[in-house]
Amino acid sequence: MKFMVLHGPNLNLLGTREPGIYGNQTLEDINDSLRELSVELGCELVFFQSNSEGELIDTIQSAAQNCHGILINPAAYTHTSIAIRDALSAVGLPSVEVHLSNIHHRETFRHTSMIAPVAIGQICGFGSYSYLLGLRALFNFVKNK
Ligand code: CA2
Repeated sequence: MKFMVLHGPNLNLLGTREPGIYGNQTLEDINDSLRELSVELGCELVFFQSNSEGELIDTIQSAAQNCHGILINPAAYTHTSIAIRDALSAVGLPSVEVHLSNIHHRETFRHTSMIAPVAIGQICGFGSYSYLLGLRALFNFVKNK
């Protein structure tokens, strides 16, 4: 089983700014802990981060060729991107939306997700552990499909 892990805009800055909201871990630390979990689960991961909506969409489309699911933190595009939602819907792969922060505890504009209606589910508020919970949930969903 192979999963695409997608990180949206500004997540490349993790660990360098705003540790109070997003923690001290870098994106590479998060990817490393996902790699570790993938060994335990026995699945393969492909990682991609972009600050560009178009690149994220191209990568979602390419996942249809060789992946069984998508783990995605769309970052700020969560709240705005009908295009990313349409891409996820079009490829038809199961996806799990994850967030470091609890978006429902924050500004009202973060309470709405364009992505959640086309994802299996959303996990937020557990810091980097949201990604690990998300991968477990995605793996379990695909395994039992
Ligand atoms: O909590 C999350 O994971 C978010 O997806 C993070 C996004 C935010 O727009 C979403 O509402 C919730 C922001 C990512 C920005 O990451 C930064 C990391 C370090 C420093 C500054 C920004």
